[in-house]
Amino acid sequence: MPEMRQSSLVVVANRLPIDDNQAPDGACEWRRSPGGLVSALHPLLRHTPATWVGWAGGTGTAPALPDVDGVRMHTVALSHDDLRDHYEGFANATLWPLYHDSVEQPQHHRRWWEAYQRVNQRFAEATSEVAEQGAVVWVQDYHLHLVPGQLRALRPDLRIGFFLHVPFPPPELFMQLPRRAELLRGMLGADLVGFQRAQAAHNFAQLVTKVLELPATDRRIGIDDRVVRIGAFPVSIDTAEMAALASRPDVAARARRLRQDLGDPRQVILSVDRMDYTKGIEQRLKAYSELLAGGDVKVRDTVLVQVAMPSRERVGQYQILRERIEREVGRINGEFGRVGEPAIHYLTRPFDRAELAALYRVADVMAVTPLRDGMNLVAKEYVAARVDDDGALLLSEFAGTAAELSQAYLVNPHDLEGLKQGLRAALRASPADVTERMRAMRAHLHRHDIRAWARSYLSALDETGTLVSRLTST
Ligand code: ADQ
Repeated sequence: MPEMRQSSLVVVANRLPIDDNQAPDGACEWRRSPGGLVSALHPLLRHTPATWVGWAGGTGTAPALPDVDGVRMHTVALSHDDLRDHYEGFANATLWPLYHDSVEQPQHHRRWWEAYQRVNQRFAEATSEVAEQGAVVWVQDYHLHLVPGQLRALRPDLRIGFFLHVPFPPPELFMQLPRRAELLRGMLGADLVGFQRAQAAHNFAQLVTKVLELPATDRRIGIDDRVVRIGAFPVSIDTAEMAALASRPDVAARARRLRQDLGDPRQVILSVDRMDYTKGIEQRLKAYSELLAGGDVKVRDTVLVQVAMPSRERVGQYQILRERIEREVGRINGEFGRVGEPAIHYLTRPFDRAELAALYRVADVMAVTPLRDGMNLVAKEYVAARVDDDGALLLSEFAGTAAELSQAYLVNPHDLEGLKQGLRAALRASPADVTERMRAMRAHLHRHDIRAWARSYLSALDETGTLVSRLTST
């Protein structure tokens, strides 16, 4: 057997940062997927012998993958049962709804918990094999809560970080989890636990005190003979890359053509969501339908473009959601549309980055109204794409982004009247007001981009500063 190559930096995430693409000749090729985390870490990973541990998609034996842009890909295999019980079950039908205010009912099954432990252990073992002595390991998200603890048991020499991309709920909700103590202990295997918002770190500290009876503040927790640090590190996007894309002449031309194709309306409202019950799509459609019914918005004047990319399609709650949304879009178009003039342009396909940038440039109002969201990168992408300082961002108070982009038109998506009022205000805002708000938000994102996020997290994790000096030297 060839000797396992080891790295001084290991990123561990449920998915590897690659997609398999069908080449024109039908052959299968692996390509770097356009994810924010990959862009954030890429400058660092390139200059360090780094490995990414994750699942490549599919079930059965793990494919051996080539390095991608100099980063080693270490695959973890998942069986059909693992996928059903760990990914679709415990991660996405227990933790995901619970962490998002239980807007859908979380489900609890003992079989799911067994799979969660088993799959986390497999990730911990795979990581242990590829991490060199004293390496820095960065574990991502709610699929892998137990990995820090399991990895510490295997490899106490490692420096371990954990970052949660989704909200971390208040004690009233988290306490419902039958295996709450194990989950908390798993996270505390890390040296640094990072969240999107300070409130989440506060919730975590409260829970650790309550459930594990450990001494905890919002910054530090004592466990065994160690101190675990906790804190907020709001994730961001590659602001410069999105701005450069949106400035390209072909993207501007595509945006102009899109506007024509939409019938040259006076105003375009855009929403781009993963099809998920946390994103508030149904509430938004209801508000829009009432604005149409009340005559506040007229179909020829204004169009709504709703991009809703299906995800987790084998999870029952997601199938039901899709049916409900499609029925409602059909109803609204049937009632308010005209021949060649639908009230809502509804699109479910994936867009490439340039098309997405063109859509952002066309949108006079970008409606991002999740019921709860760890951050929401779409809102940040829209702001980064508005190199013309134009465009109104309608943003839910319950998106992590709202803590940073306070100049957006903020709304409570649970309040139908408030949502309608917010949409009306954004549609009728004066150009001067829109520009002033957009400028302030753009200035914020310019300073707080994804590299700043990775740098601030890793400098807190890696106290010796070796990794970060490499990052900043690039
Ligand atoms: P998500 O819930 O997936 O992320 P979000 O942050 O909005 O939500 O990211 C979605 C990404 O998918 C964006 O980059 C967007 O451009 C892209 N996307 C959406 N529809 C698309 C389409 N049709 N075609 C192509 N791309 C599309 C989770 C958490 C968030 C947190 C992020 C990052 O739920 O709260 O912000 O992780 O930490």
